[in-house]
Amino acid sequence: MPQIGVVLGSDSDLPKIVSGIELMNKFGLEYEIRIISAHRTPTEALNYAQSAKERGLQVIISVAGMAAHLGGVLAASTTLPVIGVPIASGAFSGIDAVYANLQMPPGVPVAVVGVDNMKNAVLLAAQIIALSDKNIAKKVEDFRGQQREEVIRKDEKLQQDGYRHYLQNNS
Ligand code: RP5
Repeated sequence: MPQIGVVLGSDSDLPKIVSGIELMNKFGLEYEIRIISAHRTPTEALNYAQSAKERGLQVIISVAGMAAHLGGVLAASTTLPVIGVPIASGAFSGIDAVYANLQMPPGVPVAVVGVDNMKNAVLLAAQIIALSDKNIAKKVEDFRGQQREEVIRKDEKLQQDGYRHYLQNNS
């Protein structure tokens, strides 16, 4: 049974979330990926949100660009946490999707991550699931530890090499 429901507004959004899918695989998160449009398939969007909780989903990640109402439409019909990933597509390069996700009316929240930032959506979903799942909590802690070590290693190298050599060796 999936823990995370990833809902794409279009198959054209799929290439933008591949690294996030790989992160879910790395963490051992159970997920499903669906293409459901708030505008083109509104009935399916409503049905998905209304049945999500009883199907056992814990978090929904909504991925959409342009007039990205998907997160809001899903959030309106479920009390599961909904995380919106605004996608850069169309004339406004994602700022339209940011506003569409961000400016929900008080009472129906959508948590919004950065443009195309599926990685942060997955990490936030993992942190929510980690509240009641020790195995995922350990994965989140390990991830943070590895990230920290990587930055410290880079800083040590920069101190040793100086910026010119660092740039030559790492570009
Ligand atoms: C949104 O419109 C989708 O999420 C996508 O980002 C954008 C363009 O969709 P397509 O015309 O490529 O299907 O609803």
